[in-house]
Amino acid sequence: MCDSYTVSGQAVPGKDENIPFLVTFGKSGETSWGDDDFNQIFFFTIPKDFKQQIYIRVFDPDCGGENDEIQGIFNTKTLFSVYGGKGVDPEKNEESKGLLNGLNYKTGNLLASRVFGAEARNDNKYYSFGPFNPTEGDFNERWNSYIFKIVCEGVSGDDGNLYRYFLSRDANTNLAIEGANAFTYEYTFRMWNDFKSVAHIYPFVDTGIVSIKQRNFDWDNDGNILVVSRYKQGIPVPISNQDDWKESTIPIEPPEINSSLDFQFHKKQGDLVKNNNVVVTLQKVSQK
Ligand SMILES: [Ca+2]
Ligand SMILES: [Ca+2]
Ligand SMILES: [Ca+2]
Ligand SMILES: [Ca+2]
Repeated sequence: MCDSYTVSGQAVPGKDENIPFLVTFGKSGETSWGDDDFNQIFFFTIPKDFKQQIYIRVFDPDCGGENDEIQGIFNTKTLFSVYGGKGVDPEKNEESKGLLNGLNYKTGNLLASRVFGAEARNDNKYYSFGPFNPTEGDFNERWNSYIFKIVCEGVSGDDGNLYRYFLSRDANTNLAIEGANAFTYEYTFRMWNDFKSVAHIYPFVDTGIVSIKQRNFDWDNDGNILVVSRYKQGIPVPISNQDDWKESTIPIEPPEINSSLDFQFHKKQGDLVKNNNVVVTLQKVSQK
């Protein structure tokens, strides 16, 4: 079983996903605000033949000022930590995925970390972790790549920290690394506050995948989630409402192998569901 999906390139959210921000709430928040576990884990892969130093850049790491979701007053502290070395590779270490609450997802060697509160100098701008040498990552033979992991945790407070990532070969600008990718097992993100924007997640269907199990949390009954592919013209999946999970299994047809499915998130028309934060997991199921 292999249950991640690849987002396009090094920007998270990916540029084709049309998702404005990732979101992680402080752990005193309520799950009905759209974050089920107050942490988020992303992985970055660096091709073995890339020899320069890398940076993991976080846009708006603070929780205050622009972009963030206030509850009462801004009083949230968010810990970002970067891991490399043995224990990071989720194909070798199930705990690293962070899918099962209670397991230790902070596996690997801690390379860098920082706590952010409400701080103007890190508001609405990038903070760069690094430099890291690619070989500080955990090597995965199948992908011929080094893997890094960044964990975001809402360690105190109750506000929503909105942020984005970019894996860069420069500390001060976003310069892509050819062949590098980002992926996660559980994606917690914010929808745009309008009716017309459609968000997308594109899981790639490898040979041997027979179905995809989707789970969504706290969608607030906000319109439709549709699956579009070479074979499917918009299959609706069961949607969650408030503070609950809905799941279903989507069978894969032969024409869909070696292509990406397009999970589309269409907001309902009429009354705007504001600041809709949602969690999505997509688990690829292989033939035994
Ligand atoms: Ca901010
Ligand atoms: Ca607060
Ligand atoms: Ca923020
Ligand atoms: Ca929500």
